[in-house]
Amino acid sequence: MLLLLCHSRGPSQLVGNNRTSKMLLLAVAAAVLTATVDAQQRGVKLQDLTLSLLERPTEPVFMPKGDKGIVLDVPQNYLTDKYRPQASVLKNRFKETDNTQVAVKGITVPDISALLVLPRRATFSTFVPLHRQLAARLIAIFIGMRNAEDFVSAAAYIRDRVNPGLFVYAFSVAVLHRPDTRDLHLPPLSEMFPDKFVDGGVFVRAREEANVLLDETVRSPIEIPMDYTATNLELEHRLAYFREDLGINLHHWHWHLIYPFEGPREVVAKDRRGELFYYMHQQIIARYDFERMCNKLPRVKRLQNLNDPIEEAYFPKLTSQVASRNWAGRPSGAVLRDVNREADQLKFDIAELQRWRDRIFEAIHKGRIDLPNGTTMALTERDGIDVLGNLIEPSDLSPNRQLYGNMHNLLHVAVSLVHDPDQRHLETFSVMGDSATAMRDPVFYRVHSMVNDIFTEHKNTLPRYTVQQLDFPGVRVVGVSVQTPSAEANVLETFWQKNVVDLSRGMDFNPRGSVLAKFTHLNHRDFQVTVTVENQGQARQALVRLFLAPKFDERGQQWSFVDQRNVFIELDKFIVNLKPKRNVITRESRMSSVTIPFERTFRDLELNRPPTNGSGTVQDEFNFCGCGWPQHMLIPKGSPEGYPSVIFAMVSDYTTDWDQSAANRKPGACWDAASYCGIRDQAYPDRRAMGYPFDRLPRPGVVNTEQFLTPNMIMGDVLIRFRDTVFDPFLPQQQQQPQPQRPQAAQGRPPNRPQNNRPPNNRPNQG
Ligand code: CUO
Repeated sequence: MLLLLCHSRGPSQLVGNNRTSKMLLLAVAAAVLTATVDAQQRGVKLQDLTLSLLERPTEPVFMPKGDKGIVLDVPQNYLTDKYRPQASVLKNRFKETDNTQVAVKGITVPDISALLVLPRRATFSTFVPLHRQLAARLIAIFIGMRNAEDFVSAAAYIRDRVNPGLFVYAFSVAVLHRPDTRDLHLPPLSEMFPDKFVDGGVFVRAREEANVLLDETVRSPIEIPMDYTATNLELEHRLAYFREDLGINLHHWHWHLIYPFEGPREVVAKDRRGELFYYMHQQIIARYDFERMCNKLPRVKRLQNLNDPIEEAYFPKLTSQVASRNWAGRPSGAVLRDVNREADQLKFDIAELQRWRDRIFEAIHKGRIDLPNGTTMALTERDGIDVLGNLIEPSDLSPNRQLYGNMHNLLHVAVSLVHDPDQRHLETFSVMGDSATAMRDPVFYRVHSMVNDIFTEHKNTLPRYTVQQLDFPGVRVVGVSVQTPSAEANVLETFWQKNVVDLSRGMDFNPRGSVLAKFTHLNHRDFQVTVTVENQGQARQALVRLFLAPKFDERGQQWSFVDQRNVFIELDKFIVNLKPKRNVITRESRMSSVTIPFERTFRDLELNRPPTNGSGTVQDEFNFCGCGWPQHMLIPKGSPEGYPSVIFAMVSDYTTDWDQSAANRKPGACWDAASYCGIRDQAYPDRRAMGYPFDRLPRPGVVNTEQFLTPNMIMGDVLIRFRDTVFDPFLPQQQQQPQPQRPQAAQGRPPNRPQNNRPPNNRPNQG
């Protein structure tokens, strides 16, 4: 900045013609320039180091990483016992000219002996209390390092010693929460552990491809068929495209990374964290139910009685690269059993889960929870839901872990160990035990429906919204419609699209270069929502909320409000300036406050990294978080004939509903998926209860949603039409049908490796 100032105004204007002053100024400018360059280099180096540390997590730290062939030159004592005797040989081996040596500063290494209780080749789960405690300990070590260089150095030392899953989790949490690294970019988990996202069978082919075709330019993507986990004999398989979607699972992993259960207080205690746990998972269930109904399946059944056999089978077809084992499947009819596994220090009974749930229900009915010191805490209208979120999950913030236990987390564990609860077969947990894979399993939705039911019980005790609490006097919404380009009005269009994921960064001991797997996911055409508003008052700011729901219930009949409110999925929430009289507001679907853009889900950080400046502030908001519902899953699949749905729009008072501190958004604050993920370091922007206005029972006299509407709300009919065609942006142009999400031409890439699927129009800035 100072340098720019000197250039633009000229030294003489600043300090006159005094020669000494001029020289002084030039010296200062040179020093600033050097400092800026140093800082920039430091930023770039830190970023390279971070990406390198997260690449090929089970391969030793000193092996070349990334397309640049970065070799971390670590102090000799950082090498594990296995490699230390070979230190000089190894050092010379990777000194190829096309590798880049990056020196890692030596520090006094931290004591990590307590972390070694989890073997290197074990599978790591944040739902297992022991693993979570180890993660909290490691996060504390990372957060406690004096500066970024020491932090990265400690990570380089620890990486090859502790369990890779534990390392990646704790290191990622620390990167996201340390003030000096928070603007660094984390690679998507699908690149670090692709085995958690794609069919295990692909890796054998990928290995063959990588080892035979050393030149990456001649490798072609390996196709993953859509139906690789089951056939249509299994009705639940109709939802596999949703449950196994890469972006949805990445979102869930990232959400739990931003909101860890346990760790230093500054990492865990975030604004309305417990409430967001409720709301984000409630919306997952609402979206799943909507999707089920599009597929002619009833809404998901709660896992109410924990002793009932679980009807839904699931065989994930994933192979853990860390453990070299297949993730266990679960046949239909499995029954939860008491867990007793010494190695994991896990011992609990199913009856205990039931008891904790009973106590939570009792607290809800009494309107207060018992605290360890013998007093009670009221479950208030404003904060009760937040307290319950932390209690049910539970996080470190649970006010009484002793009494209300560890209900939801251990339910994940019990389900994930149903095949081997006492470890007699030496099996580890299945997909429900990992936040990156849990959403693949149909039982996830049954568990979370039950959990959601507990929250609903509390919500049903709260005062119902009065007309006054819903209305915005002087503002009437007179129209809502959606428009997909070149389609009829009020029609949304969905279709299949192909995409690729690079497996190479998660495949250890392979030649360098990309190995791509091609898979198919749901997508929709971009659309525009128009809301027409009559403002009888002065110009003012307002908040627009958009939701979408199925128009009819499973029987094809009109919903009651009490039921329909549970299947409204949030589409967007944004601020508008209302002028007096008539306002026609338009909003692009890509600007949704629920989603992260397409290119962030399918990013490639090495080739597509946004620039950073010296202080680590990032020039655009590409950087922070992968948390956010994937843009391609914003709209449910619909049906070929057009699935009847309703769009709901509500315009409310900005001054009462919006947190004013959120008005001055900080750069790089990960704003664009605030609805489900919040905003980093800031209060949750919407001051209303999450889920408002659908989070409570309706006022007396309201039976259906039409009767619920106040003049500032409106509903309109929308059809979601599914076209059973596959758009493949990686095929030559002439084979394509015109569709919206097309990757840009690759620059500096091998011809067969597509640029990430950046859509043709950049995502517009938030309004
Ligand atoms: Cu996110 Cu149960 O909390 O999966």
